[in-house]
Amino acid sequence: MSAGTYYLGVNSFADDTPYNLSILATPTAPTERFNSLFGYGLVDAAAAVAAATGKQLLDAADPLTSAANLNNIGELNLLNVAPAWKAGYTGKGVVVAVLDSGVDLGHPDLRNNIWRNPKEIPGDGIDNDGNQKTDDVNGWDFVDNDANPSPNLRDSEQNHGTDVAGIIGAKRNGIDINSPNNTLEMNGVAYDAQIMPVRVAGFGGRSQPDNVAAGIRYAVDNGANVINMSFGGQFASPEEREALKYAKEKGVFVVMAAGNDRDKLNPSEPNFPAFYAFDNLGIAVGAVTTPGKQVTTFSNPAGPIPTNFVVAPGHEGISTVPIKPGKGTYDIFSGTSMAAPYVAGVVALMLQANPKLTPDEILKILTETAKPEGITPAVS
Ligand SMILES: [Ca+2]
Ligand SMILES: [Ca+2]
Ligand SMILES: [Ca+2]
Ligand SMILES: [Ca+2]
Repeated sequence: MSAGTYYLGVNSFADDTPYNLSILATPTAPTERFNSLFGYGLVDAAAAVAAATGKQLLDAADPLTSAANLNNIGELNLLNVAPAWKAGYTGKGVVVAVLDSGVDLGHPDLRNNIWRNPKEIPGDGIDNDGNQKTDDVNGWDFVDNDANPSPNLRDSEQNHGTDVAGIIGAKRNGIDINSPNNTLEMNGVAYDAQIMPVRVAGFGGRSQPDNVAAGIRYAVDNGANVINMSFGGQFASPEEREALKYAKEKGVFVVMAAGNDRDKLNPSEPNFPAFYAFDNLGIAVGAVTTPGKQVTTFSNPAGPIPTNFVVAPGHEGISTVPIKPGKGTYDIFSGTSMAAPYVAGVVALMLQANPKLTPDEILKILTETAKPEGITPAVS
């Protein structure tokens, strides 16, 4: 049987002889390349983009140097993005929805990459495009049910969505991260992609399954090509799973954080919704350190059964956070929440290179081009 979730129904039919019923599920032998901790390994942006185009155009694989003036150069080089950028793939024309705690629409490193609903007139109180959302010019807030998907400063995880958005698509614009005396900037993996902010997590950082399902459907119906979901927990959600199926049917690829519970709960698999990677409904992403490629102590493992699981940088990386008006701000975070958007950014590069890729083709390329070499378990 192929990997997936199965349901068995047993009903009494006739007779009254007592008996015991046993059901046994034995995983088939893992493929040699698959590791139960880090799955297929570290995502390789250049190899993934090359596979997306079907051409060997990325042989000039020089890593970024200090001349690029990038603060997040370590993460970008770990992902091998330089050859993809050099070949002209920067996410242009690709829309990546960030289902999260909201995105700072005015951050100087993000504001020119925020998605704009072309069919909606702002502030006229009319749902011009008839999508049941009034004045949704930059996405939607499913927590407060309003047209402003900015973070709420009451939220305990107010930084989260803006950080995720920056990893995907902070602009290549020369904006200094520290002061006018310093020329280091941070750039997203897909620095010309558009970010569609969809707020699904509110006060306390919790995302509600019905908000998530509605957020997925909104993103799909309004032009997203990729959806990033950097959240999760222990409980399955049929609504989320149905929405993920809808995304796949409509050709939208979903990237999900594996979870940060390994050093607390010792899970054997990714959290939900990343667990649905088992059903080929997206990819689960664990976190490694930069530059050491150690699997972080918190990162949920891939599990013993081969599934769509890769790793990306998710340890003490810099990105954008909400600002005081007119002032760009950055901070450093760790988590599989940070690893997932690196992969979402790579998918944006792939889709610019080949917009016709289906979700199944993207899964195949990401897992086949990921590199297990040099990844080590963290010693905690
Ligand atoms: Ca509308
Ligand atoms: Ca309107
Ligand atoms: Ca709002
Ligand atoms: Ca920048």
